Amino acid sequence: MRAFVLSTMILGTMILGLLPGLSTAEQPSNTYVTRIINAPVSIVIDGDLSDWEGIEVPEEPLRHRCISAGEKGEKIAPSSSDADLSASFRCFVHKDSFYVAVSVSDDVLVFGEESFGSRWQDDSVEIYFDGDLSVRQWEYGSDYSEASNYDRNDAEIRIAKDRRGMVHLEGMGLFGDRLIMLPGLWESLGIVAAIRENARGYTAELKVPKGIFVSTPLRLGAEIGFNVMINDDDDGEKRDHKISWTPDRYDQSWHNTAMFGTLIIPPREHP
Ligand SMILES: [Ca+2]
Ligand SMILES: [Ca+2]
Ligand SMILES: [Ca+2]
Ligand SMILES: [Ca+2]
Repeated sequence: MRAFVLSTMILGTMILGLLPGLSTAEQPSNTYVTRIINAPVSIVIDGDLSDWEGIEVPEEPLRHRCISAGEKGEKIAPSSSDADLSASFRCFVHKDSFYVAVSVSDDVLVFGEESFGSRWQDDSVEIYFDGDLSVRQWEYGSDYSEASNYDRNDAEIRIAKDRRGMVHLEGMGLFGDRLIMLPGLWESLGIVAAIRENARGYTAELKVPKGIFVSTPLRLGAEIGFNVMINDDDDGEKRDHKISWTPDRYDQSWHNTAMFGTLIIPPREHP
């Protein structure tokens, strides 16, 4: 029995070494310094970012292209230009909520082709949280879905539209021992989001009750795991391009927090 366990561990370690994008050296060093705003804010989650004027947080570009994704390493073609696909995000904490704004340049908008669970094949925004910044050891399993290191305060929130133009949330979370996606779950937890199209692409807004994924409260000095990714479909059917804030070149954030960056709230108040 002990020999079996040991050989399984060795095999797991060997496979871990072979999996792309997981070595310590490749872990992202991305950090975003945000802030807690105590003054009243009047952000309406409608996709219009004009209400973010005067919110003094940095605008952070998504610099990394994904080159492959999924179990079989499906190739993802690079976007041809910034007009084809580029994006930036901003975020801040206010009282009980965490706000994220994303601006996307995308030359052709394709929303509403896919059904729940598959909207990563359409134009869509993904926001990732690791509530306590602990990267759980990768657990090797024969089932790919088990090869996840999400724990209970980790989540993927995907913002997408249905064919009627309604915004829906989907994305992975850990329930029991399974990484699954449930329709309406994020909405039922009080998460709200909106998308607004414009001449260059679209903008998205997300509001998350800040206690949901954050076992370390979002207060001064807090650090949590975070990532932002954008899917781009320009000609229908399959996704064409994907970009990421962190160098998650193999598109693994949906099940692996090792590729998340870090969101920092400095220990001192903003001057
Ligand atoms: Ca707004
Ligand atoms: Ca595009
Ligand atoms: Ca597109
Ligand atoms: Ca396509």
